[in-house]
Amino acid sequence: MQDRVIMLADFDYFYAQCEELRNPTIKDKPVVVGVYSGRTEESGAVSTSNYIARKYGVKSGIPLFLAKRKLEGTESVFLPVDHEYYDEISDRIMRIFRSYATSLEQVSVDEAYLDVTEQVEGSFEKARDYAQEIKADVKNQVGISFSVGVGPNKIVAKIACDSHKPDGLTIVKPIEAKIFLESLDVDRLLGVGKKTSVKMTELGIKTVGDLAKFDCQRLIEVFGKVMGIYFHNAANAVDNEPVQEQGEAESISRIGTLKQDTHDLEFILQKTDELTGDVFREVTEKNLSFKQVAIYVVRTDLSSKSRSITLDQPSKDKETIRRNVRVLFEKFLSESTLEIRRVGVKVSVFSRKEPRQKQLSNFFQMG
Ligand code: TTP
Ligand code: CA
Repeated sequence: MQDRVIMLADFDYFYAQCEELRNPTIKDKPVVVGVYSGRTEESGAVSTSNYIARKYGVKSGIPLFLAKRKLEGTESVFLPVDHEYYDEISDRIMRIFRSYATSLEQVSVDEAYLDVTEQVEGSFEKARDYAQEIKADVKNQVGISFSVGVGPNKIVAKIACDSHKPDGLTIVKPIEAKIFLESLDVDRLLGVGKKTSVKMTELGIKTVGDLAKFDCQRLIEVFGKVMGIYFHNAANAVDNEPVQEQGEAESISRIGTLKQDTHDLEFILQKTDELTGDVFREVTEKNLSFKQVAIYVVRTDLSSKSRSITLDQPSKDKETIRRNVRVLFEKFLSESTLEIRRVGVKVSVFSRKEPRQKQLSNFFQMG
Protein backbone atom coordinates (compact mmCIF):
# COMPACT_ATOMS: atom_id res chain seq x y z
CA MET A 1 0.00 0.00 0.00
CA GLN A 2 1.22 3.50 -0.81
CA ASP A 3 1.98 5.63 2.24
CA ARG A 4 -0.79 8.06 3.02
CA VAL A 5 -0.12 11.74 3.58
CA ILE A 6 -2.42 13.00 6.33
CA MET A 7 -2.60 16.54 7.65
CA LEU A 8 -4.09 17.78 10.88
CA ALA A 9 -4.85 21.49 10.91
CA ASP A 10 -5.53 23.15 14.27
CA PHE A 11 -6.41 26.86 14.33
CA ASP A 12 -4.23 28.97 16.63
CA TYR A 13 -5.81 30.36 19.85
CA PHE A 14 -9.02 30.14 17.91
CA TYR A 15 -11.74 32.11 19.71
CA ALA A 16 -9.25 34.83 20.64
CA GLN A 17 -7.85 34.95 17.11
CA CYS A 18 -11.39 35.40 15.76
CA GLU A 19 -11.85 38.33 18.13
CA GLU A 20 -8.57 39.87 16.91
CA LEU A 21 -9.79 39.48 13.35
CA ARG A 22 -12.99 41.33 14.17
CA ASN A 23 -11.11 44.05 15.99
CA PRO A 24 -7.41 44.24 15.03
CA THR A 25 -6.73 47.03 17.52
CA ILE A 26 -6.65 44.48 20.36
CA LYS A 27 -3.97 42.36 18.67
CA ASP A 28 -1.05 43.63 20.74
CA LYS A 29 -2.85 43.27 24.05
CA PRO A 30 -3.63 40.25 26.19
CA VAL A 31 -6.99 38.95 24.90
CA VAL A 32 -9.15 36.63 26.99
CA VAL A 33 -12.38 35.03 25.76
CA GLY A 34 -14.57 33.57 28.46
CA VAL A 35 -17.95 32.23 29.42
CA TYR A 36 -19.56 34.53 31.93
CA SER A 37 -21.81 32.53 34.18
CA GLY A 38 -23.71 35.69 35.13
CA ARG A 39 -23.81 35.20 38.87
CA THR A 40 -21.37 37.98 39.56
CA GLU A 41 -19.63 40.21 37.08
CA GLU A 42 -16.48 38.16 37.25
CA SER A 43 -17.75 34.61 37.69
CA GLY A 44 -17.07 32.23 34.87
CA ALA A 45 -14.17 30.54 33.14
CA VAL A 46 -11.63 31.30 30.44
CA SER A 47 -12.39 29.59 27.10
CA THR A 48 -9.11 30.61 25.58
CA SER A 49 -6.64 33.47 25.40
CA ASN A 50 -4.15 34.82 22.89
CA TYR A 51 -0.47 34.03 23.25
CA ILE A 52 0.28 37.37 24.93
CA ALA A 53 -2.17 36.53 27.73
CA ARG A 54 -0.72 33.02 27.97
CA LYS A 55 2.66 34.54 28.92
CA TYR A 56 0.94 35.72 32.11
CA GLY A 57 -0.32 32.22 32.84
CA VAL A 58 -3.85 32.76 31.52
CA LYS A 59 -5.12 29.60 29.84
CA SER A 60 -8.31 27.67 29.05
CA GLY A 61 -10.29 26.56 32.07
CA ILE A 62 -9.03 28.92 34.76
CA PRO A 63 -11.56 31.16 36.54
CA LEU A 64 -12.05 34.61 35.05
CA PHE A 65 -11.33 36.39 38.33
CA LEU A 66 -7.94 34.64 38.43
CA ALA A 67 -7.23 35.68 34.84
CA LYS A 68 -8.12 39.27 35.78
CA ARG A 69 -5.75 39.11 38.69
CA LYS A 70 -2.90 37.71 36.58
CA LEU A 71 -3.37 40.48 34.02
CA GLU A 72 -3.67 43.31 36.49
CA GLY A 73 -1.81 46.39 35.29
CA THR A 74 -1.92 45.35 31.62
CA GLU A 75 -4.24 46.63 28.90
CA SER A 76 -6.04 43.30 28.80
CA VAL A 77 -9.26 42.79 26.85
CA PHE A 78 -11.93 40.41 28.18
CA LEU A 79 -14.69 39.28 25.80
CA PRO A 80 -17.65 36.90 26.01
CA VAL A 81 -17.78 33.87 23.67
CA ASP A 82 -19.64 34.35 20.38
CA HIS A 83 -20.05 30.81 19.05
CA GLU A 84 -22.00 31.80 15.98
CA TYR A 85 -19.25 34.07 14.78
CA TYR A 86 -16.58 31.43 15.40
CA ASP A 87 -18.69 28.80 13.62
CA GLU A 88 -19.04 31.05 10.61
CA ILE A 89 -15.28 31.54 10.36
CA SER A 90 -14.67 27.86 10.94
CA ASP A 91 -17.11 26.95 8.14
CA ARG A 92 -15.35 29.25 5.72
CA ILE A 93 -11.97 27.69 6.48
CA MET A 94 -13.35 24.14 6.27
CA ARG A 95 -14.74 24.95 2.82
CA ILE A 96 -11.30 26.06 1.68
CA PHE A 97 -9.74 22.92 3.15
CA ARG A 98 -12.23 20.79 1.29
CA SER A 99 -10.95 22.11 -2.03
CA TYR A 100 -7.44 20.92 -1.13
CA ALA A 101 -8.18 17.38 0.05
CA THR A 102 -9.65 14.11 -1.16
CA SER A 103 -11.42 13.76 2.18
CA LEU A 104 -11.86 16.01 5.15
CA GLU A 105 -12.76 15.03 8.69
CA GLN A 106 -13.73 17.91 10.92
CA VAL A 107 -13.05 16.94 14.53
CA SER A 108 -14.09 20.14 16.23
CA VAL A 109 -14.76 23.78 15.45
CA ASP A 110 -11.04 24.40 15.03
CA GLU A 111 -9.55 21.08 13.95
CA ALA A 112 -9.69 18.95 10.83
CA TYR A 113 -7.85 16.08 9.19
CA LEU A 114 -7.15 16.27 5.47
CA ASP A 115 -6.15 13.32 3.33
CA VAL A 116 -3.89 14.90 0.69
CA THR A 117 -2.09 11.75 -0.51
CA GLU A 118 -3.27 12.17 -4.10
CA GLN A 119 -2.68 15.89 -4.25
CA VAL A 120 0.98 15.58 -3.21
CA GLU A 121 1.46 12.25 -5.00
CA GLY A 122 2.47 10.56 -1.77
CA SER A 123 5.46 12.88 -1.31
CA PHE A 124 6.23 14.37 2.10
CA GLU A 125 8.50 16.95 0.43
CA LYS A 126 5.63 18.19 -1.69
CA ALA A 127 3.43 18.12 1.40
CA ARG A 128 5.50 20.88 2.96
CA ASP A 129 4.90 23.28 0.05
CA TYR A 130 1.30 22.17 -0.17
CA ALA A 131 0.67 22.89 3.52
CA GLN A 132 2.27 26.29 3.11
CA GLU A 133 0.03 26.99 0.14
CA ILE A 134 -3.09 26.13 2.15
CA LYS A 135 -1.92 28.27 5.07
CA ALA A 136 -1.33 31.25 2.76
CA ASP A 137 -4.68 30.79 1.06
CA VAL A 138 -6.61 30.72 4.35
CA LYS A 139 -4.62 33.66 5.69
CA ASN A 140 -5.47 35.62 2.54
CA GLN A 141 -9.11 34.71 2.25
CA VAL A 142 -10.10 34.53 5.92
CA GLY A 143 -7.24 36.04 7.91
CA ILE A 144 -6.73 33.17 10.35
CA SER A 145 -3.49 31.28 11.07
CA PHE A 146 -3.28 27.65 12.07
CA SER A 147 -0.76 24.94 12.84
CA VAL A 148 -0.30 21.85 10.73
CA GLY A 149 1.05 18.39 11.45
CA VAL A 150 1.76 16.05 8.55
CA GLY A 151 2.26 12.34 9.01
CA PRO A 152 1.51 8.92 7.55
CA ASN A 153 -1.65 8.64 9.67
CA LYS A 154 -3.98 10.59 11.97
CA ILE A 155 -2.20 9.73 15.22
CA VAL A 156 1.18 10.96 14.01
CA ALA A 157 -0.31 14.04 12.29
CA LYS A 158 -2.06 15.07 15.50
CA ILE A 159 1.02 14.78 17.70
CA ALA A 160 3.16 16.48 15.05
CA CYS A 161 0.73 19.39 15.03
CA ASP A 162 0.76 19.74 18.81
CA SER A 163 4.55 19.83 18.84
CA HIS A 164 4.81 23.27 17.23
CA LYS A 165 2.25 26.01 17.79
CA PRO A 166 1.26 28.68 16.83
CA ASP A 167 1.60 28.90 13.04
CA GLY A 168 3.59 25.67 13.07
CA LEU A 169 4.30 23.22 10.30
CA THR A 170 5.73 19.89 11.42
CA ILE A 171 6.34 17.06 9.01
CA VAL A 172 6.98 13.53 10.20
CA LYS A 173 7.89 11.10 7.42
CA PRO A 174 6.82 7.46 7.73
CA ILE A 175 10.38 6.34 8.43
CA GLU A 176 10.71 8.85 11.30
CA ALA A 177 7.30 8.25 12.85
CA LYS A 178 8.22 5.64 15.44
CA ILE A 179 11.23 7.56 16.70
CA PHE A 180 9.19 10.76 16.77
CA LEU A 181 6.70 9.16 19.17
CA GLU A 182 9.18 7.18 21.25
CA SER A 183 10.23 9.74 23.85
CA LEU A 184 6.76 11.25 24.43
CA ASP A 185 4.83 10.62 27.62
CA VAL A 186 2.29 7.92 27.00
CA ASP A 187 -0.65 10.18 27.85
CA ARG A 188 0.03 12.21 24.71
CA LEU A 189 -1.62 9.38 22.76
CA LEU A 190 -5.29 9.87 22.01
CA GLY A 191 -7.24 7.51 24.28
CA VAL A 192 -4.79 7.47 27.18
CA GLY A 193 -6.67 9.32 29.89
CA LYS A 194 -5.90 9.63 33.60
CA LYS A 195 -7.00 6.15 34.66
CA THR A 196 -5.29 4.40 31.77
CA SER A 197 -2.15 6.39 32.35
CA VAL A 198 -2.06 5.30 36.04
CA LYS A 199 -2.51 1.68 35.00
CA MET A 200 0.27 2.00 32.46
CA THR A 201 2.61 3.50 35.05
CA GLU A 202 1.91 0.47 37.26
CA LEU A 203 2.96 -1.71 34.34
CA GLY A 204 6.19 0.29 34.03
CA ILE A 205 5.06 2.08 30.88
CA LYS A 206 6.02 5.78 30.95
CA THR A 207 6.76 6.70 27.38
CA VAL A 208 5.22 5.78 24.05
CA GLY A 209 8.45 3.87 23.39
CA ASP A 210 7.87 1.75 26.52
CA LEU A 211 4.36 1.02 25.26
CA ALA A 212 5.62 0.10 21.79
CA LYS A 213 7.91 -2.55 23.27
CA PHE A 214 5.38 -3.86 25.78
CA ASP A 215 3.96 -7.33 25.18
CA CYS A 216 0.77 -6.93 23.12
CA GLN A 217 -0.91 -9.99 24.66
CA ARG A 218 -0.46 -8.49 28.11
CA LEU A 219 -1.96 -5.19 26.95
CA ILE A 220 -5.00 -7.09 25.69
CA GLU A 221 -5.37 -8.83 29.06
CA VAL A 222 -5.28 -5.52 30.92
CA PHE A 223 -7.17 -3.18 28.57
CA GLY A 224 -9.33 -5.54 26.53
CA LYS A 225 -8.89 -6.56 22.93
CA VAL A 226 -9.91 -3.36 21.15
CA MET A 227 -7.91 -0.96 23.29
CA GLY A 228 -4.99 -3.36 23.76
CA ILE A 229 -4.50 -3.67 20.02
CA TYR A 230 -5.10 0.02 19.50
CA PHE A 231 -2.43 0.98 22.09
CA HIS A 232 0.06 -1.47 20.63
CA ASN A 233 -0.45 -0.18 17.10
CA ALA A 234 -0.62 3.51 18.03
CA ALA A 235 2.65 3.32 19.97
CA ASN A 236 4.25 1.71 16.94
CA ALA A 237 2.90 4.56 14.77
CA VAL A 238 0.49 2.19 13.05
CA ASP A 239 -2.98 3.62 12.44
CA ASN A 240 -5.17 2.76 9.48
CA GLU A 241 -8.17 4.87 10.44
CA PRO A 242 -9.37 6.64 7.31
CA VAL A 243 -10.01 10.36 7.16
CA GLN A 244 -13.74 10.36 6.84
CA GLU A 245 -16.44 12.93 6.49
CA GLN A 246 -18.67 13.16 9.54
CA GLY A 247 -21.48 14.42 7.34
CA GLU A 248 -24.53 12.49 8.46
CA ALA A 249 -25.22 13.97 11.87
CA GLU A 250 -24.62 17.61 11.10
CA SER A 251 -26.46 20.39 9.41
CA ILE A 252 -25.37 22.82 6.73
CA SER A 253 -26.12 26.46 7.40
CA ARG A 254 -25.19 30.00 6.50
CA ILE A 255 -25.89 33.16 8.43
CA GLY A 256 -25.61 36.73 7.18
CA THR A 257 -26.27 40.27 8.34
CA LEU A 258 -28.86 42.31 6.42
CA LYS A 259 -27.74 45.62 4.89
CA GLN A 260 -30.26 47.30 7.17
CA ASP A 261 -32.68 46.19 9.86
CA THR A 262 -36.01 45.41 8.23
CA HIS A 263 -39.41 43.74 8.42
CA ASP A 264 -39.77 43.52 4.65
CA LEU A 265 -40.19 39.99 3.29
CA GLU A 266 -38.73 40.58 -0.19
CA PHE A 267 -35.71 42.41 1.22
CA ILE A 268 -35.06 39.49 3.56
CA LEU A 269 -35.53 36.93 0.80
CA GLN A 270 -32.89 38.64 -1.34
CA LYS A 271 -30.41 37.87 1.42
CA THR A 272 -31.66 34.36 2.14
CA ASP A 273 -31.44 33.54 -1.59
CA GLU A 274 -27.73 34.25 -1.43
CA LEU A 275 -27.40 32.09 1.68
CA THR A 276 -29.50 29.33 0.11
CA GLY A 277 -27.15 29.34 -2.88
CA ASP A 278 -24.18 28.71 -0.58
CA VAL A 279 -26.00 26.06 1.44
CA PHE A 280 -27.11 24.32 -1.74
CA ARG A 281 -23.58 24.30 -3.15
CA GLU A 282 -22.30 22.50 -0.05
CA VAL A 283 -25.20 20.03 -0.05
CA THR A 284 -24.38 19.18 -3.67
CA GLU A 285 -20.64 18.93 -3.02
CA LYS A 286 -21.29 16.44 -0.25
CA ASN A 287 -23.96 14.66 -2.25
CA LEU A 288 -26.51 14.78 0.56
CA SER A 289 -30.29 14.78 0.73
CA PHE A 290 -32.00 16.76 3.47
CA LYS A 291 -35.34 16.38 5.19
CA GLN A 292 -35.50 19.58 7.15
CA VAL A 293 -35.28 23.25 6.19
CA ALA A 294 -34.91 25.90 8.87
CA ILE A 295 -34.51 29.63 9.22
CA TYR A 296 -32.68 31.52 11.92
CA VAL A 297 -33.46 35.11 12.83
CA VAL A 298 -31.74 37.68 15.01
CA ARG A 299 -33.97 40.67 15.73
CA THR A 300 -32.95 44.24 16.53
CA ASP A 301 -33.25 43.58 20.25
CA LEU A 302 -30.69 40.77 19.64
CA SER A 303 -33.16 38.03 20.54
CA SER A 304 -32.82 35.05 18.23
CA LYS A 305 -35.40 32.57 16.99
CA SER A 306 -35.50 29.64 14.66
CA ARG A 307 -38.30 27.88 12.77
CA SER A 308 -38.21 24.69 10.76
CA ILE A 309 -40.24 22.56 8.38
CA THR A 310 -39.84 18.82 7.94
CA LEU A 311 -40.36 17.61 4.37
CA ASP A 312 -42.36 14.52 3.42
CA GLN A 313 -39.55 13.28 1.21
CA PRO A 314 -35.79 13.81 1.34
CA SER A 315 -34.80 16.44 -1.19
CA LYS A 316 -31.65 17.52 -3.04
CA ASP A 317 -33.31 20.48 -4.62
CA LYS A 318 -32.49 24.19 -4.35
CA GLU A 319 -36.03 25.30 -5.14
CA THR A 320 -37.30 23.26 -2.18
CA ILE A 321 -35.04 25.22 0.15
CA ARG A 322 -36.11 28.57 -1.34
CA ARG A 323 -39.81 27.75 -1.22
CA ASN A 324 -39.72 26.62 2.38
CA VAL A 325 -37.57 29.52 3.50
CA ARG A 326 -40.20 31.86 1.99
CA VAL A 327 -43.04 30.05 3.78
CA LEU A 328 -41.15 30.14 7.08
CA PHE A 329 -40.42 33.86 6.80
CA GLU A 330 -43.97 34.75 5.75
CA LYS A 331 -45.23 33.05 8.85
CA PHE A 332 -42.52 34.42 11.12
CA LEU A 333 -43.02 38.05 10.01
CA SER A 334 -46.75 37.78 10.55
CA GLU A 335 -46.12 36.72 14.14
CA SER A 336 -43.44 39.24 15.11
CA THR A 337 -43.36 42.97 14.49
CA LEU A 338 -39.73 43.51 15.49
CA GLU A 339 -37.27 44.35 12.75
CA ILE A 340 -34.70 41.78 11.75
CA ARG A 341 -30.95 42.20 11.77
CA ARG A 342 -29.45 38.82 10.83
CA VAL A 343 -30.88 35.82 9.02
CA GLY A 344 -29.80 32.24 8.50
CA VAL A 345 -30.75 29.25 6.35
CA LYS A 346 -30.14 25.69 7.45
CA VAL A 347 -30.83 22.23 6.08
CA SER A 348 -30.46 19.09 8.14
CA VAL A 349 -31.55 15.51 8.80
CA PHE A 350 -29.52 14.07 5.99
CA SER A 351 -30.14 10.70 4.41
CA ARG A 352 -27.31 8.39 5.13
CA LYS A 353 -25.43 6.95 2.24
CA GLU A 354 -24.00 4.17 4.35
CA PRO A 355 -24.05 3.29 8.03
CA ARG A 356 -21.56 5.21 10.07
CA GLN A 357 -18.43 3.26 10.70
CA LYS A 358 -17.61 2.72 14.30
CA GLN A 359 -15.31 5.48 15.45
CA LEU A 360 -12.30 4.93 17.65
CA SER A 361 -13.57 7.68 19.87
CA ASN A 362 -16.47 5.40 20.79
CA PHE A 363 -13.99 3.27 22.64
CA PHE A 364 -12.47 6.04 24.67
CA GLN A 365 -14.98 6.00 27.48
CA MET A 366 -12.63 3.97 29.65
CA GLY A 367 -10.00 6.84 29.70
P1 TTP B 1 -7.79 24.51 21.52
O1 TTP B 1 -7.41 24.11 20.13
O2 TTP B 1 -7.50 23.57 22.61
O3 TTP B 1 -7.09 25.88 21.90
P2 TTP B 1 -6.86 27.21 21.09
O4 TTP B 1 -7.28 27.09 19.66
O5 TTP B 1 -7.49 28.33 21.83
O6 TTP B 1 -5.30 27.40 21.21
P3 TTP B 1 -4.10 26.63 20.48
O7 TTP B 1 -4.67 25.59 19.58
O8 TTP B 1 -3.35 27.70 19.75
O9 TTP B 1 -3.32 26.07 21.62
O10 TTP B 1 -9.33 24.83 21.57
C1 TTP B 1 -10.05 25.40 20.50
C2 TTP B 1 -11.12 26.34 21.00
O11 TTP B 1 -12.02 25.64 21.87
C3 TTP B 1 -10.57 27.50 21.83
O12 TTP B 1 -10.21 28.61 21.05
C4 TTP B 1 -11.69 27.79 22.78
C5 TTP B 1 -12.43 26.47 22.95
N1 TTP B 1 -12.10 25.87 24.26
C6 TTP B 1 -12.96 26.11 25.33
O13 TTP B 1 -13.99 26.78 25.17
N2 TTP B 1 -12.64 25.58 26.55
C7 TTP B 1 -11.52 24.83 26.77
O14 TTP B 1 -11.27 24.38 27.91
C8 TTP B 1 -10.64 24.59 25.66
C9 TTP B 1 -9.38 23.77 25.85
C10 TTP B 1 -10.97 25.13 24.43
CA1 CA C 1 -6.61 25.37 18.32
